[in-house]
Amino acid sequence: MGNSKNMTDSGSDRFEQGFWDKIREETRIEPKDWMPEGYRKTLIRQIAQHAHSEIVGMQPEGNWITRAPTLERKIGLLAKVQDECGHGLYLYSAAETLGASREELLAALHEGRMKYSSIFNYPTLSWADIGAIGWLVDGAAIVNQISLCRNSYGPYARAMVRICKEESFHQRQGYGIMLTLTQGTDDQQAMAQDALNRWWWPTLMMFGPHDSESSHSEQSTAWKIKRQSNDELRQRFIDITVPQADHLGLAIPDSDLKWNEAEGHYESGEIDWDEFWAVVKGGGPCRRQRIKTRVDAHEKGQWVREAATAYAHKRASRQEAA
Ligand code: FAQ
Repeated sequence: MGNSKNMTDSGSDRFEQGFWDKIREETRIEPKDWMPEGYRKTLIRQIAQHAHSEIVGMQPEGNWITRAPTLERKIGLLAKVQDECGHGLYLYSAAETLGASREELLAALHEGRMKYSSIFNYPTLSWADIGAIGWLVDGAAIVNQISLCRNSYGPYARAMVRICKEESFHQRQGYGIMLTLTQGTDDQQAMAQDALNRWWWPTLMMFGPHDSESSHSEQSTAWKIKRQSNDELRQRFIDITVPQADHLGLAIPDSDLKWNEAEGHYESGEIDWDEFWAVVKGGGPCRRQRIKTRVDAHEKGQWVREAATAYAHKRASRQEAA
């Protein structure tokens, strides 16, 4: 933080001690509080990656708004995609409280200097994919974000509470689509199974690398940015989701999946980590298209941002004059 610059060593130690006291006592760190530079940078990285995921995540579903099978499904999907845009806004605002401007974060996304979730580099090939995204991708997002509601940075934790409430509607909407398809014709059931086959493994990858391979986990856990590990959350998601697949009459595409009575958990097969790292590093099937669509939308929206800024200035000067 800027306020640490002119401090003597002992002053700096005192601030650092105060920071760790708050972490220990579970008192939230707020924007005006002193914080270590690494804590601030880690939060900006994680929050921005999350914000970018929300706005890039609008694309795979946005593709299906005009093709949704009924008016009711169109309305539901439109509302979901709008919510994702809203989640991006809450998160960019949370990152702004750490001194990162929205413009610089978006430029980093557009220039490939910042990541977004690997999951959004996969294509949506059928209507069932929209069900699978709501059920699995939002389901995974909720498991991760419920944990983040207890993270140590106030603005991020509060944004997570609101986002989780909205994500639970999304998850139910997705599950509802899957339920309708699995109760339908043979073709509809096959479409639902095909979507599960394609989205299961990429969804498990959303939780990040194994704990042993996770470069940021140890420090982020000490700072209480992370409250549960990548593997713990992935396991939780599997345990919640397998019975939901059973209820739908769908088969999880993992021949190693089995219930371990003694552990009280499902055992599962190994993720294809080569695929994960290839997608994280920019090799996903839709990456180029996602970034191009995002940059085009940003450029086309320039006049809207300029008009909104001009209007805000005009209103502010009218208020000053009054
Ligand atoms: N994709 O050391 P770790 C949604 C990177 S929800 C891409 O374990 P960390 C809602 C990681 O950044 C999806 N990159 O990292 C929605 C790091 O790279 P770096 C978004 C990944 O941060 C639903 C490196 O690997 N949710 O969008 C991925 O401690 C439906 C080493 O990994 C969030 O972002 C990945 N899957 O733990 C929207 C949640 N995994 O920076 C539309 C907040 C890892 O060193 C439709 N984020 N990497 O170059 C987090 O909880 C954490 O950042 C993790 C990763 C758990 C994702």
